[in-house]
Amino acid sequence: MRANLDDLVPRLLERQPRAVARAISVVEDGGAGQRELVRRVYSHIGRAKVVGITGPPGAGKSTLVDRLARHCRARGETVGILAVDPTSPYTGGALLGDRIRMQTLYTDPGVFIRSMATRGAMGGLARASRDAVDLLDAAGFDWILLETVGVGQDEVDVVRTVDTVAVVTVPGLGDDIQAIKAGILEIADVFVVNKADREGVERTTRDLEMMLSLGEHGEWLPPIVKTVAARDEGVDQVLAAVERHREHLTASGEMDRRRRAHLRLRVETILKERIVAAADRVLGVEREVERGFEQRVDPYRVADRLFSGVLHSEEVDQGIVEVEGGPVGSLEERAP
Ligand SMILES: Nc1nc2c(ncn2[C@@H]2O[C@H](COP(=O)(O)OP(=O)(O)OP(=O)(O)O)[C@@H](O)[C@H]2O)c(=O)[nH]1
Ligand SMILES: [Mg+2]
Repeated sequence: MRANLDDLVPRLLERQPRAVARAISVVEDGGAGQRELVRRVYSHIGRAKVVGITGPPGAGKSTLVDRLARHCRARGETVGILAVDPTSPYTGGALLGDRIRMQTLYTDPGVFIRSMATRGAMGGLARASRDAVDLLDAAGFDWILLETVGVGQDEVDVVRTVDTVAVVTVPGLGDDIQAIKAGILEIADVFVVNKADREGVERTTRDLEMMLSLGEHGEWLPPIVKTVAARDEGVDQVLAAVERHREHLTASGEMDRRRRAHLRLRVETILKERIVAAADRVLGVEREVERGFEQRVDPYRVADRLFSGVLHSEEVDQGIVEVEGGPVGSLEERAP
């Protein structure tokens, strides 16, 4: 694995398309390869402008991403696109339509497009796609556009770790706005009302304005941009709004706060997964839950037992770093 990465990493940093694709597969596969790869590229990240595009199914996210990418390319900037689809069990399967639509972008070496779908655990997808953002960043793409369908907690977690979140909605989704309000709307930095060629744009815009006036926001009031992505109308305004937001982040010091919070979120996710995995190895989560159920033990005590099992396990005492599939070495050995 290490030998493979010795070869892969330099080619990834040169933005060779096949290396970029291969690297993303490595993080999708998880395990020791995933962490080792992220560890190796981490000193090269932080330059890319990372934008999350989220919203209900069919809102026009892919169409908007496609147009945004073309605008960036017209300015000579490179673009990495990740489409995260939690509903599709096959990478790329459900996004075939997107691929066809984006065909002309595919032949452009300044653009990399990849879709990521669920392989195993849902939480794994959020983590893998965030890692893939790091890879594209290290590869030197100027922009990274991350498309997710805003439906579940996992997708919210994915977009939570980008610089700017654009929430795409469409006219006539009154109830939908209510529905997505809970998770996604609070993290919106820019609102896009797409399909502005349809009836009800003004109403949707007013609803959003109303919601914004009621809700809490700091110095940044999320702008609302109307677009007809399919006809490339308003897309330059979206790009301008994203850039204004970025300037705000930098000028206010919010960028650093955000990136710290992102790191914290990622660390916590990894930590939780690792504790659960360790508890599973030491005592077996399923077994303890079963026992707790049979003996009517409360959840706190079941968790206590599992947690103390982890704390007292030899692996922890010896500082062995655990990964899915077994230990790969001690902390000392892995220090740079
Ligand atoms: N009328 C109209 N149709 C649009 C507009 N933008 C996109 N569409 C169409 O809406 C449909 C869905 O567009 P997509 O870009 O695939 O939407 P999406 O949000 O990526 O969809 P999922 O990824 O499946 O959630 C396509 O048929 C687009 O051509 C628009 O501004 N106006
Ligand atoms: Mg799409």
